[in-house]
Amino acid sequence: MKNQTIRKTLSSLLFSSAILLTQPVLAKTTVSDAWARATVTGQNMGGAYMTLKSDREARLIGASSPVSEEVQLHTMTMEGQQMVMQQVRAIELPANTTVALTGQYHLMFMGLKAPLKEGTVIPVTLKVKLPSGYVETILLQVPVKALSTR
Ligand SMILES: [Cu+2]
Repeated sequence: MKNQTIRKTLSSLLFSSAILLTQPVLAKTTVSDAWARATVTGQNMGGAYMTLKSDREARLIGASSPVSEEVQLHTMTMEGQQMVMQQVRAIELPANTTVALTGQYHLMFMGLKAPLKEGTVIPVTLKVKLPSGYVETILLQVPVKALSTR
């Protein structure tokens, strides 16, 4: 009888700590169709593309990867006849809304340490900030696809 009570207490303790541990993870941003474009020797910039969806209002505030010195969040705009890329500080992720980082918005590897080779997979870390201040870190394994892929 005594033994049983202890076991019950233990299991409820474990249960509540498990909930505490997993709570931040409940803020969930899903990443799909991530890929990076292969680069040629001498090219020091490269693009990565993906689709993001957060289950609550959030903002993508940064990205990093060991393949380059920096990973910037970019937006593309037309200035006259010219396509101009600009760095943005954050990309808004409205709740339950699919946000495409597939063109106008994209990730840009700046200062590539080596060419991105088709068929390889590169790690990319995303940082997503919630209004509460909590920063979700998402580690992606991003496949590198041919230069001609659209
Ligand atoms: Cu860019």
